[in-house]
Amino acid sequence: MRTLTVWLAWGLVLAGCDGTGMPEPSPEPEGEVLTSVCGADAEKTATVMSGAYTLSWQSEPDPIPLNEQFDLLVDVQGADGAAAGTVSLDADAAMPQHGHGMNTLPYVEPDEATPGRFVVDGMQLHMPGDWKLYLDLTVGDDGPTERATFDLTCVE
Ligand SMILES: [Cu+2]
Repeated sequence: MRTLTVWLAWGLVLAGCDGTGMPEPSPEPEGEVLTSVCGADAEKTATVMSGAYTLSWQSEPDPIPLNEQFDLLVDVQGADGAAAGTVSLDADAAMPQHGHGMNTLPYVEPDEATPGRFVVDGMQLHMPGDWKLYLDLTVGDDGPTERATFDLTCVE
C-alpha cells in the first residue's frame, strides 16, 4: 500500500502544477529573431561552371518558411549581361547528409512577361538541417545541362 500512496500523492502534485501553476511569462527576444526559416543568409546568385550563365533566385515568401510550400523566382542571364536565349530550368532540393530529397515535386514554368525568368512552384523543405538547392539549366532543346548549387540551412 505504501507504494500506491506515494504514487497517488505524486499524481496530486503533478495535477496541482497543471491546474494552478501560473505560466512563466516568456522573455521578449532581443531584436529581430527569425525562427523556422531556411536559407536566411544564403547566397542567391551563382554562375554555372561554363561561365556562360548566371542564375539568381528569390523566394516567395522571403525568407523561405520551414516545412511550408514556397515559390522561387529564378532569373537567368547570359554572362555578358544579355538576356538568356532558349534555356529551360529544372529545380530540386535535397539533404545529401540524410540521403533524401523533397516530398513535393516542384513545377517550373517560364514567366512569359519577363524574359529569362522562371517561376518554380511547390517547393517545400520539410525538415531542419542542411539542404542543397539545385537549379539545372539546359541550353536549347538538347544542349548541355549545367547545375548551380546553393546551400540552404533550415533552422527551427
Ligand atoms: Cu533530412
